[in-house]
Amino acid sequence: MPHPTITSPLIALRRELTVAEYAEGVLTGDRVTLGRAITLVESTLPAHEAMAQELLLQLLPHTGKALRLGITGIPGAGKSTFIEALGGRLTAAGHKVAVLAIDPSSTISGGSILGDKTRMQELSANPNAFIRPSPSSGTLGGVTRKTRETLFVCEAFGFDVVIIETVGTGQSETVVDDMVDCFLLLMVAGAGDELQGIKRGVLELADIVAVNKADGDNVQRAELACRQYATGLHFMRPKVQSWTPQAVVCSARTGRGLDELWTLVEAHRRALTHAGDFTTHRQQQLVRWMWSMINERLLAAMRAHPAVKERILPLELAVTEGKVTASQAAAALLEAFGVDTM
Ligand SMILES: Nc1nc2c(ncn2[C@@H]2O[C@H](COP(=O)(O)OP(=O)(O)OP(=O)(O)O)[C@@H](O)[C@H]2O)c(=O)[nH]1
Ligand SMILES: [Mg+2]
Repeated sequence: MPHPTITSPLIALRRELTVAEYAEGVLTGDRVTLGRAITLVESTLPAHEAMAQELLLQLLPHTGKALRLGITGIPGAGKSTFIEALGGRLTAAGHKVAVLAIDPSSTISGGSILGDKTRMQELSANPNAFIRPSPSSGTLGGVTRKTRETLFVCEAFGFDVVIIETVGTGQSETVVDDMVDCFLLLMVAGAGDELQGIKRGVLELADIVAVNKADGDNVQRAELACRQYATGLHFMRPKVQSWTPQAVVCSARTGRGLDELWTLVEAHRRALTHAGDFTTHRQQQLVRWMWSMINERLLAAMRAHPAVKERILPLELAVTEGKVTASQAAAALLEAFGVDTM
């Protein structure tokens, strides 16, 4: 029900919106409502979560149209500078770009180091761009769930490119890969792979490797590193049959290679679409997402169950002391939860 006695815009702004009002605001491109809808989606209050699910259901028919690009790289690789430069080019070419961040450290520190608008000053002031820092609380699973739902809100709003940024520390790359169409690994030359904290597993996720900072006296090193990555990628098992991962050089500072890189992102989409892999990939992501939520919630429900709760500590102790086997303890806890393990 609309509020009957609104007199000032300030009160109007603060009043709780209905789900229909959220949906209408998002679908008609109202940025204030977009921000509020994302805040609703990020909320952990049960009443908000229920509203958010209703909102997402209404938005669902309007989602799916954006190109979803994941970007990772070690701190200092140039992610923010790169997104600022690429985002500027994309908006100039008529795209609407949303940038979302997943910061695994925010789940511990409560702070948000990514999505900082300082290195993305122009983009954050750009009317065709939108930058949203990482949700600053919750488990990594919770944070990534919120980011995925925020992605849908952004698509319904009309962003046709959604970039999801995460810092390359080995914790969140897989979850980002699992919500994007194309995964870009931003590297810098001159550091060994170990120094870059990039594990082989992360390289395996990459659809495109871009060696950044190919400018000034760093050009040759960047090109050499690029050739090495190209060779490395060549020997890896591809993620999909329809695409062979590529390595390129670029400079977020000078803009070198950025247009070529975007051409490659589009070529990736075309190749996957042509082979029928694009839609299959998204469908598989949704099913995996469903199961990961079941895992998360089932486990939380189990841990909170009174009969389980009182047995957790004693059974953990018994396992560490070797009085029962891990299997027996697991069976006992599952049975306390009502799961027949026989
Ligand atoms: N020469 C050169 N410097 C760059 C380039 N891109 C970024 N830098 C510089 O590298 C430093 C780190 O850049 P950021 O964009 O903050 O890197 P980041 O990956 O976002 O770092 P975190 O947010 O800490 O994870 C800054 O001093 C940038 O000016 C580039 O293409 N060439
Ligand atoms: Mg940054």
